[in-house]
Amino acid sequence: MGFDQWFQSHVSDLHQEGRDIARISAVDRGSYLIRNQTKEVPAELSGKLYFQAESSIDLPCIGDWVTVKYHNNDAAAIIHEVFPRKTILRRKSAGEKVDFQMIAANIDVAFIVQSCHFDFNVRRMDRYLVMAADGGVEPIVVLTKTDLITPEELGKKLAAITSSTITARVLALSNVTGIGFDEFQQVLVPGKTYCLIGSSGVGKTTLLNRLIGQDAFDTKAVSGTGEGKHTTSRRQLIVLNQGSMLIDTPGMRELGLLGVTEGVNQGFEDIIELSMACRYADCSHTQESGCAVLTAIAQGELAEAHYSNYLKLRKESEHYEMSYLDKRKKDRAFGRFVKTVKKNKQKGET
Ligand SMILES: Nc1nc2c(ncn2[C@@H]2O[C@H](COP(=O)(O)OP(=O)(O)OP(=O)(O)O)[C@@H](O)[C@H]2O)c(=O)[nH]1
Ligand SMILES: [Mg+2]
Ligand SMILES: [Zn+2]
Repeated sequence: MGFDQWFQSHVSDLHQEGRDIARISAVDRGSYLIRNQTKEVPAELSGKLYFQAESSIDLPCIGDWVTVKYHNNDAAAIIHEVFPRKTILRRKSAGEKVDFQMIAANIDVAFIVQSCHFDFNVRRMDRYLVMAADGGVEPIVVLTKTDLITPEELGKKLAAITSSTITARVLALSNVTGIGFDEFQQVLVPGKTYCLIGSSGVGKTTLLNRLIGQDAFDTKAVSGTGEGKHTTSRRQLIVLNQGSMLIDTPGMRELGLLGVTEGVNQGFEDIIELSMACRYADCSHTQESGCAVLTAIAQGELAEAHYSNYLKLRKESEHYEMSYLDKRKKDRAFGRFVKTVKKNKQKGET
């Protein structure tokens, strides 16, 4: 199941007496399933493991190797320790605090799944790639639903990826027609662990079902706008017949990888440099007098398209960064604003 030399070399670091080694194969909030070569059983955390965890990162996640003690005639187990992780997929949790949330551990290859249809977005793809690179995981981009677009449109999308900074391998397929599926299947190597990540509704579970040859896991049609509805609710590791392992994950609504300061600035170093000369330190570069960025555009030193990309990305990122409370506050403030405008308008009319 992928317990290779690397993990073997860490066995001696752990308290092994009377304990077995198993892999976390499903996580649903506080409940776990673990499996070894022969069986899959429910498991709970030992009190020590639970209380010594300083954050959620210290707790077992899908793909982790753990030491366990079986009970109830080997029908259940207690998880005692988590092996060091060879690779990780983690993301920044929503909210102001810089906190991370584990997605999966000990993954060899992450399939970054996007639908060719509504979901396609090179910048978002890039964020997933950064996440994979951060955790030492090899990424492969998978474009699904090619049946919903023309070959020309697909060609354009592939070209958009190649002409970006993305160098990862890209596969395109349709779960409906089956085109491209063989090529996808050939990527899977026995003994290796793969993880499907991407927005909700892009066809991750459908792809998994296709691999195991039956509709074992729930999938759900997406709404007309292409917005996914979160069908998969837990992370699980499936051992395929040919010996490789695949982890399906619930769709990610957002990927909080972009800090307003770090991520956005990437690729916009020119604008950041210009902004040093703005009159106000908190210049938004949209309307302020003495804004060096606006001046550069007016003088033709900065391309307008590049600038508007910057604004777009910044807006998106600010949206992600905003805490729930901020969003509520902003909504309320906007509501009041609309009311005042309406009132004033009525006054003016009478
Ligand atoms: N036309 C078309 N539809 C597809 C394709 N792949 C999946 N679908 C459909 O897309 C919908 C969503 O698929 P799922 O597999 O549930 O998507 P998911 O990525 O697992 O979504 P979450 O579990 O919410 O993260 C289903 O109705 C699928 O039948 C494809 O290649 N072409
Ligand atoms: Mg799913
Ligand atoms: Zn400015």
